[in-house]
Amino acid sequence: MVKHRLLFLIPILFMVTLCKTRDKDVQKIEEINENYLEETPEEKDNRMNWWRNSKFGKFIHWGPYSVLAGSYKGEEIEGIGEWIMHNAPITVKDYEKIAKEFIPVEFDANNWARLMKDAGMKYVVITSKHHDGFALWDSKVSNYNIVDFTPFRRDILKELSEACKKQGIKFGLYYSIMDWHHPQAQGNNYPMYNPKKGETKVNPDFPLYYENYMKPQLLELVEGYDPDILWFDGEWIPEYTHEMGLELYQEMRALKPSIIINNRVDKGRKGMQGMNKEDMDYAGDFGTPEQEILGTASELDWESCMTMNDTWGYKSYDHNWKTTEILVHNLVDVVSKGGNYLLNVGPTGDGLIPEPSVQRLKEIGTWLSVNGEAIYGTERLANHFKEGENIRFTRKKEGSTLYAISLEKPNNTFTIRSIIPKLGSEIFLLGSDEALKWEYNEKTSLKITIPQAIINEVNSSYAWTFKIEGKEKNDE
Ligand code: FHN
Repeated sequence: MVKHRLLFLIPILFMVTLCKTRDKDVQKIEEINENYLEETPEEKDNRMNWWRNSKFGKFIHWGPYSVLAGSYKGEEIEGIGEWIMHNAPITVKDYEKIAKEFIPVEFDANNWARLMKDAGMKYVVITSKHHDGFALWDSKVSNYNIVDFTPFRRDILKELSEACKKQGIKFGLYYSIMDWHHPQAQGNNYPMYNPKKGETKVNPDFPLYYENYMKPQLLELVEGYDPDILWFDGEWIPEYTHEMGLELYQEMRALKPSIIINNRVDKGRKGMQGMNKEDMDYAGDFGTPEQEILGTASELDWESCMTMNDTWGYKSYDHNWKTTEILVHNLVDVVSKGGNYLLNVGPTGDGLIPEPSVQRLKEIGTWLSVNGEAIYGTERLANHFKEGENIRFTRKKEGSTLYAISLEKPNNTFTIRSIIPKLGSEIFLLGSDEALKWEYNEKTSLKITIPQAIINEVNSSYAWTFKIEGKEKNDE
């Protein structure tokens, strides 16, 4: 712990120095006397509260790779769309030519924000800069950005952040620590990304990129676009260290103390499972399972990020879309285990959201318009996140309201064993105002009777929510 405290001093001194050597228009951080790695549980609860209540957000992967749409020189390229610069025989110079063709004339930030709102998404995280190094904002640090480098000349992040504010959607920025374009990051060793088996080379200039490029870009992002979330990625490269992670976390929090930062700002992540190793303290406010959901409930903050098909960045021929039923079941499963669900959309190079994504977002929004009270602002049960394979539970944070969400259409009787209903209370199926008949005893547990007319009236799809006053059984 002592080492920890000493580490804390480095960024403070550095941050004050950094500000003093910057040009005049940068916000001066006069004094930092806060160790953000040691905030109290109450302080963290207050900061995380809106995020924990939100439960459902949109991930957006968008950049020059969207123009290629998974193909290069007429050949379909294996792998996720946003990795095409790595997976195809594309040099940095070749990719710069593609970046100049990133002219998303169909982009309509207000339309995107309305679609998120209608889908019931409470926050968005967009790739401000992915591994390809291309910036979707008017960066003063580098001209390799949408305003200076392309004829489009519009600041995508500015337009989207303003549109999200209008819709009351919190704004998050993804930023890749790994950078295949910058010569001091990986650019000049770009081919090292196809290292011979077991070979790893470390770019000795990375600390220069980290100090003189990455941090100034993050400074302009936090000051210029006021994000509520910083979603780091690409932290696995050998050049990036735990010390850098601790320092970066402190400096970003010092810039905006209320900001929420994922665990990929540091080196603690256990691969795609996403939660931190327990071997030491790592920076970051929430774990980031990727393309998977924790097997059981967690008391830690976590967010599962997933694609709707098989790619984050747009691929014209990836038609392997998950059904809306699967997407709703994923959301319910994640929330019952205490997590958030960050569902990805990969817009086209023109700036359109693929129609299958639009359709699914609208269908999820319709389901949430009826069942949202069982999702937003809820918390997991202490002992049961599920019963059998097809019932998930959530609860209101205050009072005795519990929700039993059936992942399959209920018959005319529905049995729940994990809940003790309050005597004399009413039970409803969300979507209907008619109280349902129910009986309870120790042996048969809770048995609810649902008239066919109500099942027809609710006319739900994907999942059915019973609202119950009571408490969970204490058995494990
Ligand atoms: O390499 C990236 C990938 O392109 C994508 O951005 C995902 C989304 O979380 N993260 C990394 C893979 O773990």
